[in-house]
Amino acid sequence: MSTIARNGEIERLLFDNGAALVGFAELGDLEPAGLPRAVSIAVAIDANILQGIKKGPTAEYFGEYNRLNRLLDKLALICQEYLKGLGYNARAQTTTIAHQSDDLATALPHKTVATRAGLGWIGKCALLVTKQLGSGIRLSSVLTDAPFLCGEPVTESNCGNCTECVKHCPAGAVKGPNWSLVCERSEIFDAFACRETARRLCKENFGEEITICGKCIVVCPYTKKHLKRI
Ligand code: B12
Ligand code: SF4
Ligand code: SF4
Repeated sequence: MSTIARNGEIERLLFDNGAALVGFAELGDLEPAGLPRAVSIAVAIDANILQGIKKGPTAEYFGEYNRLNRLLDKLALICQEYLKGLGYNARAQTTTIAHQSDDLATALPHKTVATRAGLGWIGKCALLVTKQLGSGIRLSSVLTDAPFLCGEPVTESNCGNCTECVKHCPAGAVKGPNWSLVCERSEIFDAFACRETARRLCKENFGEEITICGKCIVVCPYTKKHLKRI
């Protein structure tokens, strides 16, 4: 099978099963375990549920978060098994496999894979922002040695002078500078402040102490543009 045919087969498989965006990334030396490429998978957060979190996280958003995590794990495993069936090595970075450390980081974040695949850039709020769906997505990735036609990596921010997520973050966690390839997360975003506030808001709004909020998603003009279209 040619590389273009393989890309097309995987896209069809993933779109048919509920993916919203699919990309292919050349990882170079980013992948510690030595699998040189990855499939980046995005699913869309339900538009009505997103509209509902303008004033803070809701129980419905928590339900959607769980539904999309299950869907992403399913998509990543479908992709992994398909690639293994072709004789390649493949490892789905499912929610049970990708562990975060005490400093709230994983070995190879899905967002890094997504920028390498050309799906979008890292916004001032530290989320992946795409031209098609803004940041109203959740992500997964599958590491592999299968040869693909890989996307052009995104290396610059498209946020420009926008400050919507800086102004509206209830934790004051979004610091303001634009993302660049060489910046540390802590230069643009305070992950601990975000986590603490999100957990407090969830406890206040629906009695569960979990880390979801997403105000930075709904105020983003790229997300708003997508929500207007549907
Ligand atoms: C730990 C974690 C958190 C932490 C820290 C958040 C963070 N931004 O790091 C806390 C608890 C605060 C958190 C909060 C939230 N999270 Co969270 N979280 C994660 C998790 C598990 C790991 C992220 C990680 O490793 N961060 C470490 C840092 C260093 O990496 P990073 O965040 O990806 O960002 C840097 C790199 O990507 C780098 N980079 C990008 N491209 C390239 C290319 C090269 C070559 C290099 C060198 C670097 C580089 O630039 C970024 C800035 O430095 C991921 C899932 C996963 N397995 O990836 C979800 C994830 C990032 N979270 C997600 C979401 C949606 C949220 C929340 C909105 C909660 C909610 N559901 O309502 C908030 C938003 C916070 C925010 N504004 O970022 C989504 C993001 C989707 C998107 N559109 O980007 C993810 C991907 C989960 C998922 N499966 O979809 N989260
Ligand atoms: S999830 Fe909420 S607290 Fe965290 S950065 Fe986004 S708006 Fe701020
Ligand atoms: S709200 Fe504005 S600054 Fe924040 S991520 Fe979206 S475009 Fe970038």
